[in-house]
Amino acid sequence: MTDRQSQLEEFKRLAALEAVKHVKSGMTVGLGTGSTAKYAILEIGRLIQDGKLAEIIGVPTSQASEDLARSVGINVQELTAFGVDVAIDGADEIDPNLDLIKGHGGALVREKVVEFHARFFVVVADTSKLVPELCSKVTLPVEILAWGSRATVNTLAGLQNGAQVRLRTKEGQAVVSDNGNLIADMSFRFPVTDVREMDARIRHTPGVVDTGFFLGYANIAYVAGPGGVETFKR
Ligand code: A5P
Repeated sequence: MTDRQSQLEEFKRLAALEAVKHVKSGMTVGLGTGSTAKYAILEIGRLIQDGKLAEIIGVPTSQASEDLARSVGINVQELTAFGVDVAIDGADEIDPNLDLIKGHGGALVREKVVEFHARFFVVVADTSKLVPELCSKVTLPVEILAWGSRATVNTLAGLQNGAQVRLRTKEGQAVVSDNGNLIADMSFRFPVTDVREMDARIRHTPGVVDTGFFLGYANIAYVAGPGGVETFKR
């Protein structure tokens, strides 16, 4: 690992440690997915092992997070009607209103369901995720049904002149989500000036399960960089 990579890992870890301070004994906790959320899961596990947290129930947003949570001794269950007290998750872009793009780890649909039902949603990230407006740095992940996916991709590409939509692949194989669907990554040629309108248009396209826009979900973000951990509140 280069010095820059290990510094980035440290930023992710510091942001996650700050977020875990919101977790108290007896809570049901939404466990995010990705390289930053991972540190929150590890820290919750450590606090349980040390006897500093008790009666925690984790609600994982992916199979990978479920496996990690179990490996560090967190009891897990599927989301229930109770929702979760707090959810901790990473993001791919964070704008000044704490609107987010998520899903580069492919877990956007379960993340959205869990975080919608969170009484408090904490975002953890390093400063590279901060953007003045959404869709400025990364593609927008959209989960779509595999059936008819060529037609869905074609329709999505028509939502903005010059938009490009690519089905996500890994090592030459289509990426299949935990829900058995495909992930389409959208890039826009022109700035998306009204993300709510674009989100609605994408979600109204038949075959779309959901988008990686998380608009109005986050309550607080801990963002770590060379200057320490900064707190952003909605
Ligand atoms: C997973 O599907 C994503 O939403 C992640 O939370 C997001 O991609 C951030 O991941 P990193 O913390 O690995 O950058």
